[in-house]
Amino acid sequence: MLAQLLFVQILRAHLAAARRLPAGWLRAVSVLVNHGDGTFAERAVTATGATPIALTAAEFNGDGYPDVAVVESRAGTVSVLPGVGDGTFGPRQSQSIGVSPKAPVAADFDQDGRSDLAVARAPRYLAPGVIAMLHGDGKDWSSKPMDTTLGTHGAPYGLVAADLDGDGTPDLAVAGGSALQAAATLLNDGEGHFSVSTVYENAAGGVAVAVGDVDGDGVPDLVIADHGVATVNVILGRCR
Ligand SMILES: [Ca+2]
Ligand SMILES: [Ca+2]
Ligand SMILES: [Ca+2]
Repeated sequence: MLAQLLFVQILRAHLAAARRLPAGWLRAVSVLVNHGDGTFAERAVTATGATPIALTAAEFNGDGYPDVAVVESRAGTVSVLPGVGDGTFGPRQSQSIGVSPKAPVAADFDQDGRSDLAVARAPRYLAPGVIAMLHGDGKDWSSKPMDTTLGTHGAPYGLVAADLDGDGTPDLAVAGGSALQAAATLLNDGEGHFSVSTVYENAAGGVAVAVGDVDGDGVPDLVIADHGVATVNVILGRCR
């Protein structure tokens, strides 16, 4: 439903062909409203922090309108833009999340009925990657992020949420994390605290991850795009 209502494109992608950068173009998202026939109209451009590179849409504040969370790479922040129902947003709330955030995922990780955010980030060269979890109470995003260290050096890239162990709470799978790490799974204790469960290694390392029931056994599986080579890995979830 969110995908039908909103197609949000980061203006940064437009800059590939631009010789001179218009002021503010690295600090904005645009919303393209679906006409219902496969065409889109640009509806609104909204300011963000410096260098927005990834986003996710979810209902964060409970008003019934889809909201958007944007990670801002240069600023080291995540901003939540509350949707007002017409393709525009109310004032954004920004929270420092740490150096080099990359991939945001929304789910109710702590099971309080409100959507939270998990963000994969790479603190610094040769340092372990981190998954930062931000508790959302619907309005306030000022709580300190809870970090889970991935345990190996390197950059995590893609991030997805799914109930990987069947206990009813959303877990995480992250692509990358080191040169030899295709992906890792992190299990949720039900209160939004994560621990690394399984690490899947290969020579290329992973750059993106998707989750779905590939073999139809009712257990979520992982599909991982390898880094720098034209291959994907399918990791079948074990029957429970
Ligand atoms: Ca909302
Ligand atoms: Ca929550
Ligand atoms: Ca779970």
